[in-house]
Amino acid sequence: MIASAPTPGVRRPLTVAAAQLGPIARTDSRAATVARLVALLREAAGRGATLVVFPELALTTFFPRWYIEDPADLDAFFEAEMPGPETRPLFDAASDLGVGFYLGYAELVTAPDGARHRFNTAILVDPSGRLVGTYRKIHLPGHVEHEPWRAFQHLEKRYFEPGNLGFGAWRAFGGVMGMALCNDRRWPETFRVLGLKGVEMALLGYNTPIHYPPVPEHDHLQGFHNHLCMQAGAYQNGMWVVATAKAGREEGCDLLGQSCIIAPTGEIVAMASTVADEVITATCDLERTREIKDHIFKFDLHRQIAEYGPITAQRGAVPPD
Ligand code: CDV
Repeated sequence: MIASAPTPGVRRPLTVAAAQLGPIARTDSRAATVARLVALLREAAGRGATLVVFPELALTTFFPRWYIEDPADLDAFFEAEMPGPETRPLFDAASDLGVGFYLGYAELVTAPDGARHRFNTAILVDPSGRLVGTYRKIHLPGHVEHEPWRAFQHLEKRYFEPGNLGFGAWRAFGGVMGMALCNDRRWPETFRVLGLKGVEMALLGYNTPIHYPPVPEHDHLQGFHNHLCMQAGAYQNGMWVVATAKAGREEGCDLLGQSCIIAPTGEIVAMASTVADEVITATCDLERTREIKDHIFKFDLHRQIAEYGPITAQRGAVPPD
């Protein structure tokens, strides 16, 4: 007998939108960018979405592509409060429309002792405007020092500290929500930890340059790898994935689009067709996570945790002598 077969007729539909952004110029004001976000939010709400996922670092250009020496220039890309005066219109529009959202941005935290901490952050806000949760990017890609040989820099390891909040899971939008950011999607550990926390829908924003300076032979595979890791993560953990790009030619750097919504089976059910501002939507039945979570990847029945020690005990590979 299959004790845990989905109950016929039970549905938990959630209409979500991935609100892809085209390029943001270095000189674009916050007000102009927030106005674009609000326009996308309205379009998504008009299509019935109650949750809208924006990209990583959605309020500015992708500034880690530059080596920035003046701290004041760097500060200009960060938010010291959320919402602040310039981002308040997004929160107001969302609560007026009854829509929640995921937003990626650069977060500046000043500790009580005056120390300043910078994170690559995403927040989840519910349809009443309440902050549901905060996630700080754990897998920071790139490098710390200026590497002039690159066509452009990727200085996330210089400008951000690794996230210190872990991978969270929150009950919201009628299900269990999780968050991740960009490079996190390439790591199976991200999705597995979210899966172990019972996440039914993972929300993720990304900025992915098509040119990868250390291994340019792989540039033509960026689109393939983008979907490969997220489709695998969705399937292996029985969760929906809503992934939103910042796309198009931004300050001379081509960013991958392909924003998508992925079912727990690993199938892509909606995908952006441009590299500009674009809304895609899908109605996701959260109950469908059980097709995977209760069967082929029924963790409590099939996982062999005694064999997984190296995953947390060591960082690098240790081949035999
Ligand atoms: N913003 C990112 O995390 N970008 C990385 C690039 C550098 C590989 C990504 O995983 O898409």
